[in-house]
Formats: sequence, C-alpha cells, structure tokens
Amino acid sequence: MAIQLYDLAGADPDRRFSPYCWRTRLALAHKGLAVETIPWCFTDKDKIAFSGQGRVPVIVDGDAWVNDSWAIALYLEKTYPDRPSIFAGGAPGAIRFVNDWTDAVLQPGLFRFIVADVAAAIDPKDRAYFRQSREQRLGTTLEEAARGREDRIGAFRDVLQPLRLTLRTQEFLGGAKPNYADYIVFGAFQWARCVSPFRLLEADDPVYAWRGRLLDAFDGLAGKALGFPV
Ligand SMILES: N[C@@H](CCC(=O)N[C@@H](CS)C(=O)NCC(=O)O)C(=O)O
Repeated sequence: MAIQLYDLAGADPDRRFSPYCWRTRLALAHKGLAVETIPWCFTDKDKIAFSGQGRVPVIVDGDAWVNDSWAIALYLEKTYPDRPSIFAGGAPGAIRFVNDWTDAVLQPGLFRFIVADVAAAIDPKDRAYFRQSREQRLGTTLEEAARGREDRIGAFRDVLQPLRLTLRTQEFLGGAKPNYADYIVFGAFQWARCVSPFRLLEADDPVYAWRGRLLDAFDGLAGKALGFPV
C-alpha cells in the first residue's frame, strides 16, 4: 500500500508548495517508495489532528504515522534500510546542519521575496489565518515584508555563496549523486518556483544549474509540478 502524504496545497489543489513536503516527496522518490499525496490547506487542522500537531508533512505508512520532515527522513531510513539511503554521500549529523541552516537562514530570507505570491496562491479559506500568523512571525505586514525585492536580491544571492562554492566542484551536495541535503535545500527553491515568477537566480549561477538537475531528477518529479518557469 502506498504511503500517504498530507501535502500543502493552494487554491488550485495541484499547486503543492511546502518546502518541507518537497523534502519528503524527494526522499520517498529517492527510496523508490510509492506515495499517495493528500492535498491539505493551512486551516485543515482537523485532517491531521491524529498526529497531535498542526503542520505538514505528515505521512501515514500502514499503522504508523510520522510528522516533521526530519523525523520522516529518519523514519524512512530506519524502516526501509534495503532501499537506497537518502544519507549516502553524507553523515546524518552534517545533513542535520543543512536542515537547520535551511530552516533558520535560507527559508526565512527567501520568504520575503515570495510572501505576496504565497498569499495570492493559497486557498481563500486560509487567507485570514495566513496573514495573521505570518505577520506575527515577520513582525510586520505582508505588504511591508514584500516591498523592494528587486533591490534586495543581490544580498540574498550573496547568502548563497557557500552553496555556490560547493556546487562549483561537485554536481550535488551529496557528491556525484543527490542525497537528502540536496532535497532540503532544493525544497526551498521549489517552494518559490511553485508560487512565484520572481527570478531568484541568474542563469550563469552554479546554483541555477544544480536546481535544474534536481528539477529533472526522478523523471522530472519536481520540474513537472505546477509552478512557474525558472
Ligand atoms: N519542522 C517542520 C515544519 C513544518 C511546517 O512548518 N510546515 C508548514 C507548511 S510549509 C505548515 O504546515 N504550516 C502550518 C501552519 O502554519 O499552520 C518540518 O520540518 O516538517
């Protein structure tokens, strides 16, 4: 039986834009595990109440359920040891650092470039909740947070320099092949691509080429998903 994944969706149920859910989608694809995704909106808390919390991803695998993308990654490694390892080419502890850098630096930085586009893409029933919760998190209005993105993009690209330096000499963060570190960081760019036409990367950036390789991975799983051209 396929693993079920509660997956954040927009007003169009085919628009799947959670960076954390993309980590899980790619980890499942890496392991060759079948998945059935269930579209979920921010205010559908009752649908995942069985998990004891209100965020996605949540997976249901037979009698087991797991929430939190990092916990899901560890669960998949432990439960399916005969499948290709998502940590191959890296140590889980170091990949955990990539997870925390992405959560603490990359995604909050990126959010201010796409916040208006996320607000436009979400289901109308989520709008009031999204505004209230994100304005509290940002400490300002959505409109103020979104302002002047063309002027700020250079500083954001500077933050990507460690990623760029690594990708100058290897195809993936995992080395010759992608591993879970790639899926974590790529999830942030895929989040943006799924909701926003804003150009985050220049075409001659090694990060741009790396993102393209991951858009093509697993028969174009991420590249075929509803979003904007990059
Ligand atoms: N640490 C969690 C974060 C999950 C998370 O924040 N998910 C967002 C979707 S991108 C969510 O469900 N938010 C619900 C809300 O804001 O109420 C993970 O890695 O899975």
